[in-house]
Amino acid sequence: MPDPASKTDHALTLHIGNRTYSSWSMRAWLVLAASGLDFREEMIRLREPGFREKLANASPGATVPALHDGRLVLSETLAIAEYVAECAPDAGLWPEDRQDRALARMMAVRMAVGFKALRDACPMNVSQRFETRKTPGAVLEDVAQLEALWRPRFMVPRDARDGPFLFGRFGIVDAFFAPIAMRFYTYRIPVSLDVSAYVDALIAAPLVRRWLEDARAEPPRDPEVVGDFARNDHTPGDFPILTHPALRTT
Ligand SMILES: N[C@@H](CCC(=O)N[C@@H](CS)C(=O)NCC(=O)O)C(=O)O
Repeated sequence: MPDPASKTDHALTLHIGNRTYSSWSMRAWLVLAASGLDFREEMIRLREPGFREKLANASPGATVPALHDGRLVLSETLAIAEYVAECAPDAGLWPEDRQDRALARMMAVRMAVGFKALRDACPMNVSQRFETRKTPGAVLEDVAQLEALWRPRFMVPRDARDGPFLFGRFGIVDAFFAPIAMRFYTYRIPVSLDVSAYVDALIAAPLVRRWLEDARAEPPRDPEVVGDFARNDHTPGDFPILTHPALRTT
């Protein structure tokens, strides 16, 4: 039986939220884009009138992202990522080595369920760079845990040609951490030198850059709708991240 996802007639549709704000949409989009599979996007602009009904219609979890493949509808980014990895077995979305793959999965799960202080205090807004503020202790603890998770990957000998990501080339685990790199930039959160090259590599990854450029091209938000976002952190900005030095070499 032919694999439905291997067709090129947009069998796959990914429902996403606003690129500027929706970190989970970013993760799923990066995975799909890295898979090489053909897919179509549908955007649900969060907080706009009627968005809740649209979310409920598009997604079993009433959240974005949601992936549709025929009758299959998936919410939960990790499940989407696993499905995409199965549909594109040659894309190398998980590391080839079994133990590396187990490690990468563990890291993705930690991202899916953890680092709540950082996520709550620093909602993603890729259009902004805020003035330095005092970073709450619980956020710094999350940052330290992320660094401790990543650090051993950069202590193992590796061939420079493998790539700058956690397991060499860009994969699901890196897609999961890309919104963290966005937050480090937006909220000016300092990272240790030994993992800062990884954060830069995430910011400079070609697919991340595409997401950021598409986010910048999104139609401007209605000021009333912006005002409806509970936190000031959702104010729209000028995308200074696109002038990040790491992007100059790519
Ligand atoms: N556990 C879900 C989380 C998805 C999620 O929270 N998505 C946010 C956008 S980033 C959302 O849809 N929020 C609905 C809302 O803002 O009402 C996943 O992994 O996909």
